[in-house]
Amino acid sequence: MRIGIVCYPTFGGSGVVATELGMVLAQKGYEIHFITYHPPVRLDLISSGIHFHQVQIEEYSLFHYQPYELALSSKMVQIVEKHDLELLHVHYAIPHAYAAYMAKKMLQEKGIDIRVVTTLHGTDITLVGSHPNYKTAVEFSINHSDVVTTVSNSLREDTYRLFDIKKDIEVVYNFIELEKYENHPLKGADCQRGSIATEEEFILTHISNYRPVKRAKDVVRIFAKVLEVKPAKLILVGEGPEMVDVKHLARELGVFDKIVFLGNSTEVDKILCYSDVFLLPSRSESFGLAALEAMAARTPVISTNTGGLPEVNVHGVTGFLSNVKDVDDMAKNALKLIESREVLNVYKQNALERAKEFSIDNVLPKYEAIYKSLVLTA
Ligand code: GMT
Repeated sequence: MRIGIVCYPTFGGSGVVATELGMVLAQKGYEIHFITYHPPVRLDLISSGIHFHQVQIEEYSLFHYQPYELALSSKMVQIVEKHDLELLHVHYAIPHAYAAYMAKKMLQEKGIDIRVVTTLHGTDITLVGSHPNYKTAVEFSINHSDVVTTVSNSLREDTYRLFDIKKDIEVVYNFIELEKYENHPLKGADCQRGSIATEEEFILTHISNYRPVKRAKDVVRIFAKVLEVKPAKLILVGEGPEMVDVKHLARELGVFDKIVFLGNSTEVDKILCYSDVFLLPSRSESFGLAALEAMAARTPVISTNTGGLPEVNVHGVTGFLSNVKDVDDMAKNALKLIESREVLNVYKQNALERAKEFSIDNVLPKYEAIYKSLVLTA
C-alpha cells in the first residue's frame, strides 16, 4: 500500500508517533511518503520504503502570514498523483486535516478518490483547535475525514465535548517499539550513570517542550522537595519558552547545580536508561508519550491525573497520579518510589510490564485494519 504521512517534523509527540509509525510500516513493505516542511527529527531517511517530500513556501512580502496550507495541499495533490498514493494519514488536525480536505477535493476534480485518516493528538483539540478562531475549520475538517482516530479515550471524549462531531471516533493508543529499549546497547552496562550522578544519588528526569501546558516549573519545585530528603540529580531534556523561567526558579530554590540540562535530543532512550523517576506534572496531556517512553525504559512515572495520563500511568503500580499543581503530593509520591533501591526496582519492573501493553505489535494492526478498510472499499 502507498501511504502519504503528514505531520509536524519537530520534537513534539505527534511528529514522533507519525514518524515511528511510518518507519515501521515501511519495514513491513508499505511505501511511505512523508510530506512536511522539514525532514522529521526521528526519521531515518536512508531506509527502504521511506520517501520525503518537502513542502516549500515562497516568501512574498505582501503576505503577513505565508500560506502554508496552500503549499501543503498543493504538494499533497502532486505527490498523490505522481506516486499513485492510495491514502493520506494526517497527524494533528491543524492545519493538516484541513489541507487534506482541500487536496481530496482537488483530486476529485481529476477523478482520483484519495482516502484521508486524521489522527488527533491533543492540543489540536484541547488548547488550540477549540479556540473560536479555529473551531469552525477544525470541526469541518474532522467531520470530512474518512476515518478519525484519537490517541486516548480521554481525547475522544474531549473531541465530542468540544466540537459537534458527526462521525465515529476510533481510539488507537500511542505505541512503543520495545526493542529499542530492550536491546539498547547500554542496557545492563549500568548506562554509565556515573557520568551523571554518584552512586547514592537518584536520577529524576523530565522531557518536554517547556510550553506552559507542561508546568515545567513544578518539576523544579518537586525536585527541590525531594532533595530535602534524598540525594538526587535532575535531568532536563528539551527546549522551549519556559526554560528561562525554569532556570531562574532553579537558582532561586538553590538546586541549579543539581540539574543537568541536555537540550533537545534524539537519544531519549539512552537518557532514560539513566533515570529512576520520570516527572510529568502537565496541566493537560492527551496521552503522555514521554511517560510511555520512560516506562519502556523501566522508569516509573510521577504525573498529574489529567487527560489520558491515567490510561497510561497506573496509580500505585507504574508510578503515581496527583492533581494538577499538587507539588507536595507529587514530591511525596516520588519519595515513595525511591524509598529504597529494592522498592524502586519493583516499580521499574511494573512500568516495563505496563509499557508492553502499548507495544507496536498490539497497536499497528489497528492502523492497518483502518487502512485496509478504506483502500479496499475505494
Ligand atoms: O505535548 C506537546 O506539547 C506536543 C504534542 C504534539 O502534538 O506533538 O503532544 C500531544 O501529542 C502526543 C502524541 O500523541 C501526546 O502524547 C501528548 O500527550 C499530546 N500533548 C498534549 O495533549 C498536551
